[in-house]
Amino acid sequence: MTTVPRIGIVSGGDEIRLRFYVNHAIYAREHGLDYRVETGIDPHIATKFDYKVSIIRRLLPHYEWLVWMDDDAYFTDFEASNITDLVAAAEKDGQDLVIAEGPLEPNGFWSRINTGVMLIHNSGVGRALVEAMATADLATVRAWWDEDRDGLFTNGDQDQMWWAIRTGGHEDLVRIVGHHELNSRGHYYEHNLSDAFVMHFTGYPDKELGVARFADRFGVGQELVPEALLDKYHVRTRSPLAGAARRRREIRTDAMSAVKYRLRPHKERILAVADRLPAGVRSRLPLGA
Ligand SMILES: [Mn+2]
Repeated sequence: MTTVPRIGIVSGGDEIRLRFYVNHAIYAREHGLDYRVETGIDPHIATKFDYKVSIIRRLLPHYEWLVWMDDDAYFTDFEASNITDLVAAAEKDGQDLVIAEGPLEPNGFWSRINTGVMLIHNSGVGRALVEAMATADLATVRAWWDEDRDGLFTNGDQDQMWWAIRTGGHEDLVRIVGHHELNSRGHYYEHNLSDAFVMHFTGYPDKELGVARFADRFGVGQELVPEALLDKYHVRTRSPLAGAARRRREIRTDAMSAVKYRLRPHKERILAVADRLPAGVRSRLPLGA
C-alpha cells in the first residue's frame, strides 16, 4: 500500500525566473513538508495562468493537502508554522480550501481572494474547486463579476476560483484568512520580516529587482532566508543580482516608473488608445498588468 504524503508545497510555472525555490525548499525542510518545483507546460495551455492550474491539477492527487505558492511569493517568517496550523484549523472546521484575502494595494486594487498562495485539500470539494477553477468559462465569470462586490477582475484563475466558491455553494468550506497570515505585500511590512508570513511581489515591473530591494530593506539576502539557514542547507549562490547588472536594472526600472508617474493623469486616455492597437504592439508598451 502506498501512503499519500500529508502536506506538499509546490511552485513553478513555465520558466524559472526567480530563486523562489531556495526559499520554498528551506521553509519546507524546516517544517517537515514535502516540496516540489514543477514546470507546468501542457498541451492545454491557453493563458499564462494555465501553467499553474495544470501543475495543481496534476499534483493534488499526490498529497492530502497541496500548498500552491506562486513563484513571486516568498516565505519571510521561517519560525512561523502557519501552513501546518492552518491545515489543522481547516480540518477541525471541515474546510477544504484555505486562501487569503487580496489586500488593498497602493494603486487601489483589491480582491476578495488572492490565488498566489492556496492550501487545497485532496477531497471531493477540494478537487471540485480546482476543476471549476480550471474549466470555468471566463466570459461567464466576467458577466457575473461585480467590481464593487468582487474587486479587480484579473482575467484568470483567481476570478474563476472566486466564481467557483460563490456559485458552487462552497463558501462554508473555504477559509478566507487575513493577508498577514498567508499572502501579504511589501507595504504591510513595517518593522521586520515577521510582520507577515509570506511576501507576494505582485505588480513589480522587475520582480527580481523588487525582491533585491525588499531584501535590502531588512538586511537579508535575496533569497529572503536567514543566513544561518542558508549555511545549514549549503546554499552556495546567494544574492545573485549584483554589481553592474543590478545598476542597469535599477536605472531601467526607475526610468520606467518615472514615465508611468508622469503619464498617470492621462492613463485612461492612453489605455483607450492602446486598446485599439494590435495585441503584438500593445504587449510591448509599459502599461502594466
Ligand atoms: Mn504572483
